[in-house]
Amino acid sequence: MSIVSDLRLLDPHLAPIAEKVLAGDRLDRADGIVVATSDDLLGVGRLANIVRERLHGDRTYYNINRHLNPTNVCVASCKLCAYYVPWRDRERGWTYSVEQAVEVAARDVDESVSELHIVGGLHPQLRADYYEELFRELKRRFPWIHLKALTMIELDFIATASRMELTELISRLKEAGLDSCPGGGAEIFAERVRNQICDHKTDGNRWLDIAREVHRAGIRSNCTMLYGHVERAEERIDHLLSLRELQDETGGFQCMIPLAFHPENTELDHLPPTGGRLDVQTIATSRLMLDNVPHIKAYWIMLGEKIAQVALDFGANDLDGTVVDERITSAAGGTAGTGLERQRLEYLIREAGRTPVLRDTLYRPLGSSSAASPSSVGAGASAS
Ligand code: V47
Repeated sequence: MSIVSDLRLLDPHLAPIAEKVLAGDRLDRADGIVVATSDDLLGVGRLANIVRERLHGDRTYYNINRHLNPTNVCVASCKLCAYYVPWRDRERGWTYSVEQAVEVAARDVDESVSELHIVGGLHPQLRADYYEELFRELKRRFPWIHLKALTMIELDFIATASRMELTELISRLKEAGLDSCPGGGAEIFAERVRNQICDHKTDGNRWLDIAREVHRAGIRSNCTMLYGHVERAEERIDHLLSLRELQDETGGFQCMIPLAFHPENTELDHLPPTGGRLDVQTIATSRLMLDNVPHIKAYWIMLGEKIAQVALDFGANDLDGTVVDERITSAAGGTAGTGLERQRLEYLIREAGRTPVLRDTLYRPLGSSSAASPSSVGAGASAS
């Protein structure tokens, strides 16, 4: 029996793809479309798991982090978003001064928290000097903390609002304490889709150009893909191929996060939420297509704990973190809650037969695991 037949693939179109995966060869666009649309979900999952285990064995990463959203006022009015308050209604929203933002962060930051994930809206009055001061103040108060802040969309907007070249903005923010950038705002690069879900936003090519500049400045970033709305499978694959091409050039992406669309309270609330099948197949497709991005994150806040755990068998090797004070998904009907305890994350990883590794934002292991066993924390997540 050949190794491919050991994989018990039910879809004959997966066999040549399996040959490539086993040989470590790159998949092309047509392969990607087969993987994204195959009825043989378990076959696709087994292929993605081969790549996951080749790269990481059983190791499954998580971190201890807190989100901080300095404002929810945003001039972009994206149909996909339930988080923003438009500029004309800004009185209904929040915009923290630097002092207030630091106080909000301080509520939940102690020395166990290694990362602040900072994103907000496109607020015309929050310019480069605001973020420089914010980062400096956060580093002064919490010198150990990694600042993963500002999407490519925010960087683009802040540079324009501050009448500053992008390269200058990036270097000033880096000097002020910016350590890396989150992957948000990529959505789906196809113009057809962007016109329907986020028509006033920075376009796909510009998102990629900004990520290139960020990487050139020596700053790592993540990348994302928002799926499960009006996009087609081919548009998902083209999105992944654009990310792969940039990664070949810069090597600056450390993690890919497929984001499951949550329609509630958005202008797209006529669309159904994603099903678990699309969720895990998109994780697997991302793992298989992005052969040059080291980590695939199953973001439990968007997937829910249970699908995120199952995704660990479909190519994911990271669950994100404890995520205290998440507001974007919860505004759009996310029910996973916010704030998982470290023991619960470790339980989910161990119950999946994997080995938990507490990491920092750059995937360096931190200390030892909390030694939670499935029997000690089996029931119920508790918010922290
Ligand atoms: O940029 C907005 C998306 C992103 C909705 O880099 C929505 O480590 C689903 O990027 N339904 C923010 N998604 C989240 C994000 C992220 C999360 C965790 C880790 C990292 C990382 C990045 O969420 C936005 C947008 O693409 N989003 N609205 C919605 N209704």
